[in-house]
Amino acid sequence: ELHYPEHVNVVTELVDRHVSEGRGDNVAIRFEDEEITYAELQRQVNRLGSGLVNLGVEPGDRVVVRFTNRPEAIVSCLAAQKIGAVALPSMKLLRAAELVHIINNAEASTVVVYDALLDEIDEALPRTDAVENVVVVERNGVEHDHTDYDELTAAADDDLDAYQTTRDDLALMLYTSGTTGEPKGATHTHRQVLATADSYARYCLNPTEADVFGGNPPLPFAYGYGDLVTMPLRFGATTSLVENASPGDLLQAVEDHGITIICSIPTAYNQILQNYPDGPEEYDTSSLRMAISAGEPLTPSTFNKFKDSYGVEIYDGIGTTEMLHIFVSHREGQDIDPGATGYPVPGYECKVVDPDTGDELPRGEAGLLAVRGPTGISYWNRPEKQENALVDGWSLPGDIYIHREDGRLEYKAREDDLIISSGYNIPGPEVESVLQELDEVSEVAVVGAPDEERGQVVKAFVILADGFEASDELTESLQNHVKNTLAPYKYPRRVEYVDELPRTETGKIQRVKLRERERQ
Ligand code: 3SK
Repeated sequence: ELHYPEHVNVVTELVDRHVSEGRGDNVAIRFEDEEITYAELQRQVNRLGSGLVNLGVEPGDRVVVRFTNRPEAIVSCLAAQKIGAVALPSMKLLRAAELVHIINNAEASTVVVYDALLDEIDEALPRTDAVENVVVVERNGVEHDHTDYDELTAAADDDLDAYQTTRDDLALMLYTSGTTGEPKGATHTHRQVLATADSYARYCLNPTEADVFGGNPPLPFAYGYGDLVTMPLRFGATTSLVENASPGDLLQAVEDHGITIICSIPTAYNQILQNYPDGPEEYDTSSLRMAISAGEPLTPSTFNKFKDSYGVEIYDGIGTTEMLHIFVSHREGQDIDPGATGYPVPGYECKVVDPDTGDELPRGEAGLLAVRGPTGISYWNRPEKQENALVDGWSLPGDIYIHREDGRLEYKAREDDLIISSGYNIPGPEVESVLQELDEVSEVAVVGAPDEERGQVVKAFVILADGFEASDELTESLQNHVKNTLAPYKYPRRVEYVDELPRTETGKIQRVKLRERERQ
């Protein structure tokens, strides 16, 4: 079990401690050609924190932080937390209507925003009474009549004592992008933010000061916040930020910043493999020691191809915005079985339960995953959602898993992605994983399509890899590959070739949209 003192402020632990213990010259953030040491990060956090206090921001206030992956995003979250306020990073693609919902639901008093993303805030402001301060980081010459970040911080003090938050005070709020429904604010305390580093990162990644974490998950995505803020800073390591990273940008950052732990999602690893199959010949990726994947299940074929091309293993993990980070994964040094997500992360307990009774199922049987540990579901101001979110203290993320005899947890499908065809239960992702093995397939999503005879049939939406064309022969060969690899009833009776798949901003395939399309 993890223990924290009654009073703890996450910023004391992530920044100030490194400076006071002699690690002030370690590089905390690398962004383009810029290097920000821990001492400099502390100074920037103190100045913005003091500036926010001067504006009247109070402990407990919610501060919306709206940026691309740039250093000021980290500084803004940490400055809010250091003065006892709650950082609320917002995804950059959110439109004014969504921002209005979030600002009103959170009753956010303050917004710190990158000028390139100001438009939607300006459109949202007349539709809310909550916001008292807007601070703009002007880097693109966007004109505005709000408080200027550079002026605010230039006039503020370099010294700032961390507010004496308790371990159970809120530090972070993240609205679930979800695949459906109204966004809900998942809240996280100072203790819980630290716990993600002290459980998952410490035991699964074994980080040291020498590590450089880098990748492209957006910082407002819990996965990105953990891997690119909390985890590197907890260990006095470096985070490498890349704005709007394409696969090439990511590999360039590995070379330029010496990334040792790369974090991304399966689609991006597949794009890297397709665009740079001989990556290490085009970019120097020798600094990499491991890769992390989350957001969507990683297929064994992506794991194997990446290991062959790049010489490192991808550690898959499952996490949720509500749990804040990954709670099932393999640990560094363990024998990775790419057919499974891994073991419960130390500190977490997992069980697989019968969806109807909630009883734990015997090992080897598929059911709903239930999890509990140092982080957990706590929604802001949504009592009706909170009530059903926990069952006897266990969170149910909505995924179907098998708890194997060897202790590993094997992913089957999202609860909604199970296809029931002629009485057979067919996990869509299992079929996706097999189709993904083929060179012809760049990306694929498999859903159930309504069918009079069978109830549902398996339908695959396929994006072809460069150089391949759709044809009946190709469809037949995809179908045969599935029939020869899995139980034949799982083969996709329907195949549609598409140019893109609907995705959330965090990269999750919105299978719900594909299912809706099929129902029309
Ligand atoms: O939502 C997810 O997929 C996720 C994965 C890992 C860590 C955090 C999150 C939210």
